Amino acid sequence: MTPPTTRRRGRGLGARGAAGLAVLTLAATIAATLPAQAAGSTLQAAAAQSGRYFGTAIAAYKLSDSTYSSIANREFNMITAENEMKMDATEPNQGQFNFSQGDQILNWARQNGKQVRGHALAWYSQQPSWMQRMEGSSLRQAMINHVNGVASYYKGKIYAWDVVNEAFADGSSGGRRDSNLERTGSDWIEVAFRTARTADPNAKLCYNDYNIDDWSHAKTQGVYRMVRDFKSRGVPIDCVGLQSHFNAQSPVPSNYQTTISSFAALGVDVQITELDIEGSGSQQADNYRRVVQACLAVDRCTGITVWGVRDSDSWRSYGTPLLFDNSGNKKQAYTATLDALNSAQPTQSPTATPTPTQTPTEEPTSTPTPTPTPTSTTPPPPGSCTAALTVVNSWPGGYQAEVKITAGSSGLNGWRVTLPSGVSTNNLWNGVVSGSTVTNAPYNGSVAPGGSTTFGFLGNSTPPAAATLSCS
Ligand code: 9MR
Repeated sequence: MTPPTTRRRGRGLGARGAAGLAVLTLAATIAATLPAQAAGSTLQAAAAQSGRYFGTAIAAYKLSDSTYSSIANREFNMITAENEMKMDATEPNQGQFNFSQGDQILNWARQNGKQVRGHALAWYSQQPSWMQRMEGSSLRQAMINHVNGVASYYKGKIYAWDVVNEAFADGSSGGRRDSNLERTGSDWIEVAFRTARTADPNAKLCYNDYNIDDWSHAKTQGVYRMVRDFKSRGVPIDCVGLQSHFNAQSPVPSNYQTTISSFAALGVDVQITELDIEGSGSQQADNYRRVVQACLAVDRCTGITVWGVRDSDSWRSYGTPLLFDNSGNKKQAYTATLDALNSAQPTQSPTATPTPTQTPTEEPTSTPTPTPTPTSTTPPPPGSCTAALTVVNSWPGGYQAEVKITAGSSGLNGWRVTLPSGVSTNNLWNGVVSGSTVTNAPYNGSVAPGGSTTFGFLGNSTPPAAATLSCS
């Protein structure tokens, strides 16, 4: 791609027309030696080249430490309050809100031209003790009041809220975590999102969790199904936060980019919200590089936040998981991160770049869009339908496939597709599977003549070749 600087130089000389050959030659030499893109010398500058932000978690009581605050100010343009906007901090007594510490962070961020991620409106943990004792409809109402109280107070000042944090269970269930909030009814999450949208229509609303980085994990799939369901029913969700706390037991997964791109394909932004990677030296640096590269490879991965400034600031400082050492020196992981950010192609549209001082004024991006009526420019195929399988993602030991069903000239009122032999799945969406037969879901059986619909599934083995399947 032609660098903008080169283009500007070229245009200026060309307009003069009468410039001498020597000048033109000099200009050509300068253009040829200019780097494709000037390298950003800080994390925020490097990330901004592709329209992304680079953030950190901040603890209010550390802002008076000048080493801490000067690194934070220099390197980061998105700030998360590490604890100060949580439920226990902001509503210590029922109905009595306290924003003093949250405001300290918000004001520091805004005075220094930074944006803020809000963390977190509703969570099973770090509830004030009065809330921990509640159950049932009074807890439901208290949760709604809390979300409304905090999101309304910060209205217009928050780039994105972690509306609900860590609501899914670890392990193989793929289901929700038990908590007093969950026991109020599993619709508590969507109620929290709807409440937040009403309170602050311009903040992006995220679901945030840990251990949802590996695409093959049941927990990741559970969150994926919830987001897909929310999008299909118009529940206001704009983003998924992958906390991305990595160590030897929970390494950067080989399918991390698949996870990011799969969430993004649902029509939400993906933000890496609490990145830290235990380790040291080149091994740690390689892992940071992989995370940054995976984010940069997906347009809707809009930014990365690390969970603290120096190793000594980390909630798990023993694992030295951050980008600066205890004295504030840049680590190898810092350089790897900076270099990876600087090698990004400018893929994001400029409007995706968060302007530090801007108060969000745009309409929410997540107004539910109606499912488009299938249209086709090619004539309907003969017979009742055709079905084409494509593999959209694969990783060692698994794959994600999509099957597109196209109706013939009579249209469809219900469809049935046979999967290729050897393909089986117990994780399928937009259809109902029984053995190797997939039939329509209640909402996508009706397809206009020449129109199409799709279903998708996960398989655990080598992906099949792209194929035309039997469809009736
Ligand atoms: O870093 C936070 C630490 O200071 C708190 O003691 C802890 C209490 O739960 O929360 C830490 O932050 C967590 C974040 O809010 C949610 N994801 C996991 C983070 C690390 O534990």
